[in-house]
Amino acid sequence: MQNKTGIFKDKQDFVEQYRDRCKTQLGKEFEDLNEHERFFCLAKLIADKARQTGLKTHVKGEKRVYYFSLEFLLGPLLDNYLLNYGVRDLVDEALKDMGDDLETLCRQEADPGLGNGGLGRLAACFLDSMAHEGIAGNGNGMRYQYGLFRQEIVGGRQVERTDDWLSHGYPWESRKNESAVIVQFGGQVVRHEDNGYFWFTQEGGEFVKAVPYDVPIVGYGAKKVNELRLWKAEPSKDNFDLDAFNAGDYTKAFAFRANVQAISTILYPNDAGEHGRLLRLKQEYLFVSAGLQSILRTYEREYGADRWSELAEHVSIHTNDTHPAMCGPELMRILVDEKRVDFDEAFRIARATCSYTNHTVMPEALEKWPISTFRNLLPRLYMIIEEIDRRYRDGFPRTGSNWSDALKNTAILWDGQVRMANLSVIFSHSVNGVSALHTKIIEDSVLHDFYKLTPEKFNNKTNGVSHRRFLGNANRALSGLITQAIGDKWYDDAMELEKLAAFEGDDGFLEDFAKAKQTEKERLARYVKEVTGEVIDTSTVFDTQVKRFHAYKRQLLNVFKVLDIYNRMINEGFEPQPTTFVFSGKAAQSYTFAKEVIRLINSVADVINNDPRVSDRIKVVFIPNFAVSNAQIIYPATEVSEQISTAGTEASGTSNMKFMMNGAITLGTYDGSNVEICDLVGEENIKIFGLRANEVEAIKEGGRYFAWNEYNADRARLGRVVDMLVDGSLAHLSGNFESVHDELMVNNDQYLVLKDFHGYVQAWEELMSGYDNRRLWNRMALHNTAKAGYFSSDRTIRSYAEDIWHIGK
Ligand code: 4GP
Repeated sequence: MQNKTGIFKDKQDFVEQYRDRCKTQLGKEFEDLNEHERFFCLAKLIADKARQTGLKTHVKGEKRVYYFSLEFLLGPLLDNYLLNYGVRDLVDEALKDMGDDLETLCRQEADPGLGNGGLGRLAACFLDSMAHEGIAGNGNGMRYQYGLFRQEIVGGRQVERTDDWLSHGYPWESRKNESAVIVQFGGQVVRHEDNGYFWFTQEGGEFVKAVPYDVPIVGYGAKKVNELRLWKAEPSKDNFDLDAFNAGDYTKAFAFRANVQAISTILYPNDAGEHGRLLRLKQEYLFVSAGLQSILRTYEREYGADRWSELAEHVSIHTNDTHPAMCGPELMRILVDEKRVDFDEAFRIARATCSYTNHTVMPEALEKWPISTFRNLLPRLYMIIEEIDRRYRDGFPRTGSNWSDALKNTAILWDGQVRMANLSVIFSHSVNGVSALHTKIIEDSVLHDFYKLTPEKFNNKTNGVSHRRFLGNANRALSGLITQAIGDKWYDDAMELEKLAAFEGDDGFLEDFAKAKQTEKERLARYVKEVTGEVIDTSTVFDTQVKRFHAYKRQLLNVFKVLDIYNRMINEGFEPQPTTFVFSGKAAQSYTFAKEVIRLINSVADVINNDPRVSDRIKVVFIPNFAVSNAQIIYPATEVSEQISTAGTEASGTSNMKFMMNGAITLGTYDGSNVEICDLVGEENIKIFGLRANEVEAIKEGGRYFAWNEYNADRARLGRVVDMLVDGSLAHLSGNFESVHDELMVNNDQYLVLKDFHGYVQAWEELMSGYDNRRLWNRMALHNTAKAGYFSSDRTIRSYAEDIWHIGK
C-alpha cells in the first residue's frame, strides 16, 4: 500500500511539513538538530496526523471495546506508523534526499518497557489489529514512570538498571488534564437511604488524581485510529500538608505526595511471588477505577444518564488476565452508588459487559489478596464482592457428590483471601484461553469446576501476532521479496501469504529467500558485535531461544543440549552442524533460579567460545536486554526456533509465531500453540519431541518420576552434563551452579529437563542433519512463512469481536 492514505501528497509536501515542524517544535532549522531531535520532530508530526485521523475515523454510536491491561509492550512506533500510513518508502527517500536516514532516526526511539513479556506484547498486537479491523478498540493501562528494568550482563550475571524511558520525553503521548479523575483508597463506608433505595459512599481515606496520557494507535491503511489511555497517579492539591511545610517539616509536607507518585512508578515483574504487594493492588485499582470512570462519562455523554441497562450493547470491557479483575465490582460500585442502578441489575450489566482471558496455568501467577488488606484499601468494593460471593454460595447447586469441593474451588472468598481468578470468572460472560491446548487445560483442570457449571462461558482464542510489525517492519529483506512475488495485499490480509506456497518448487525464489535470510543474519551479527563485542559466523545455523526466563520454559534444557554437544565434540570427535546458539531474555529480579540460568548460559559461552577445539564450529551468545526493538532484529535472522517448554505449561507462546513467519523451523514440544503450528505446517515442516501434556500429567500424578533414575541411566552423557554444574568445569567466570543442580537432583526436576533430554538432543541432530540440503531446508522455511497467515492477530481479533464482544462486521 503506497501512500494511499494521503497524509503527504508527495516527497516535497513531506519535506515542507517536516521542516516546518522542526521550526515550530524546537525553534531550529532541520540542519541544526541532532539525531534525537530530528526523530522527535518526525514522531510529533506523525502523532499529530494520527490524532487528526482519529477524529475523522471516530464513528458516533458504534460499539466500543476497552482492553484493560496492566501491561502494553508497544515497541517503537515510528516505523510501524509510517508503514501503516503507507508512507514508509516516501519518507525514507525524502530523508535520504535531505541527507538523513530513516533507520538512524528510528533507532532514536525509546522502547517503552511497559510489560514483562507475552501478555503485554499480545495486548499491543491486539491494539494494532483492532485498529486495522476498524474496531473502535481502545487500550486502558498504566503509565509507569520506569518500565521493566534494563538488563545488563556483568561478569555473566544479570544486573538490573532503571529503565528511564521518559527521560527524553515521549512524542506520542498527550496529557489530558481535563480528563483527570479522582480515585479513592481507604476510608469508611457510609450508608445512605432515599425512599427505600440504599447506596454507599466512602468517606475519608486517600484521594489520588489519575491523569490520562493518550497514545494514538494507527491501524494499517489508517481506516481507524484508536487510543491507548495510560494513567499516571498524581497527588491532588489536598494532599499537601501546608502547615507542616510552613513549620519547616518538608518530609512530612511531601510524604503523601511521594506515596501517591509511587503508584505509577514501576511495573512489577510477574514471576516469583511479586504479586501480593500492596502497591500492586493500588495500581490495579487505580487503572480500573480511572478507566471505568472515564468510560462511563463518555457513555453518559453519548447515550444519556438513564440507559445503563443497555451498556453491554455499546461497550465491552475486556480484562487481560486477572490484573484488571476489579472491573466487574468497580463497575457495579459506580452504577449502584453513583448512578442509582439496582444491585441485581448492576450485576447483570457488569457480567454482560466484562470478559476475561487467562494467560497462564502457573499456580503462583494466580493472584490472591488477603481479605484484611483488600478490605482496608477498598472497603466499598469489598462489600460488593462479599455480597456477590454470599449470593453465589446461596445459589450454588447442591447436587452431585462433591458439590462442596466445587463450591470451595469456585467461591471468590476462601481461606482469608480474595481470589482474583474466581472473581474474574464470576463477573464475566466469557472466559477464554489462548491456544487450543491451553483452553482444554483450563476447562479440564485449572477452572474445571467453573467449566462444569457454565460450559457456555468458555471458549478458545488462539493468540496471534502483528505480522505487519514482526514481518513487515522487522524483516525488510524478506518482506520486500514477498511483495515482489505476491503483491502487497498480505499486509492487509495475512492469509495472502499462502500464495507463497506456489513458489515452493521454484529454485530461483528459494535462493532469493535464502539470500534474504542471509541479509538478516548479517544484520543480527552486526548488532551482536555492537552490544556484546562477540563476532558470530553468519555461515553457521542461527538457533535461537528468546523469551522471559522461567523454569518451565526450560532454557536449561537448551543449555544441556549445548553442553552435551560440546562434550561429545571433545571426547568423541563429534562433528555437529556448525551452529550459533543465541539466547536472550530477562529474569524477574527476585527469581533466583532464573537468574542463575542466565549466569549459566554466560559461563557456558565463556567456556565454549574460548575453547579453540570447538569454537570454529559452535558458539553461544547471550544478547542483553531483550525488548521489542532487538527482538525485531533477532526473529528475522533465526533459522531454528526453540520452543521447548514442558508440555502443558506454556499457555500459547507467541515468539513461536514470530519466528515461523520469518521462516524459522520450530524445534519444540507439543505445547501451547506449537500444536497448532504443527497442524498447519505438517509434521515434516516442524520438529516435535518429548513428552505430551497427558504423559507429563500421568508421570507427575503417579509419582513415578525420579531425576536420579534418568541420571543413572546415562551417566556418560546426561550424568556428565549434570556433574558439570558443580564440578568446576563451568566455574571459571563466576563459580559453580549448586542451586541449579539442587533444583534438578534434590527438588526432583519439576519441569522434566532430564526426562526430555535425549529426545531433544536427538531431535536437534535430526533437524540439523537436513540443513545441508539447502533446497529442502529453504523450502521448509518458505512453507512456514506461507502458512503463518493464520497467526496474525487480525484473525484472533476478528474472533474476539465476533464471539466475545459481539461486534457485527
Ligand atoms: C504469557 C504466556 O506465558 C504465553 O504462553 C502466552 O503466549 C502469552 O501470555 C500471551 O497469551 N503469559 C504472561 C504472563 O506473559 O504474564 O502471565
